[in-house]
Order: sequence, then C-alpha cells, then structure tokens
Amino acid sequence: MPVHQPMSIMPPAKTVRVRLEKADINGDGRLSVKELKKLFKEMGSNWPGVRTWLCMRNADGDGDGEISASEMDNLVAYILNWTGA
Ligand SMILES: [Ca+2]
Ligand SMILES: [Ca+2]
Repeated sequence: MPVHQPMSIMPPAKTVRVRLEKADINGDGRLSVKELKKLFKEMGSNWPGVRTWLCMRNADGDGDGEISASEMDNLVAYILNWTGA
C-alpha cells in the first residue's frame, strides 16, 4: 500500500463533489476564489492560482466570482476533464 497517494488518477465525479463541498469553509454553499485556491493547494496543484482562475472562467456562469450550487456541476465536469494535467 502506498503511503502517499497523489492525485495522479482522476477520481470519480462523486469524490470531486465531496471535496468541493468540504472546501466551502464558511459554509455559505458557494465556493469563493479563496476557498477554491486553498482546495487546489491541498490537492497538490503546482499552480493553484491558475487552476482557480481557469475554474472560474469555465464554471462561474454568472460571473459573480463564486461557484454557486447550480454552477457546481460545471465545476465538477471541468475538474474531471483535467486528466493527465
Ligand atoms: Ca463559501
Ligand atoms: Ca457564480
């Protein structure tokens, strides 16, 4: 059993969603730039700021700078598309 398992294999959508829900630190049901960035850092991303920016560009449908519950599906789909990144 490996002691440390990096995010080299893309997790299923459900796992991604659970992680995103846990990333909502202030519990308002929305993911802010700050909360997303922290999550990507924890996931071991080399460029959490860039990742966050790309996520916002792709998933933040109404452009208010936060991922709401209805935009979460877009974000999950986008993250699952990162295969190999
Ligand atoms: Ca939040
Ligand atoms: Ca939004």
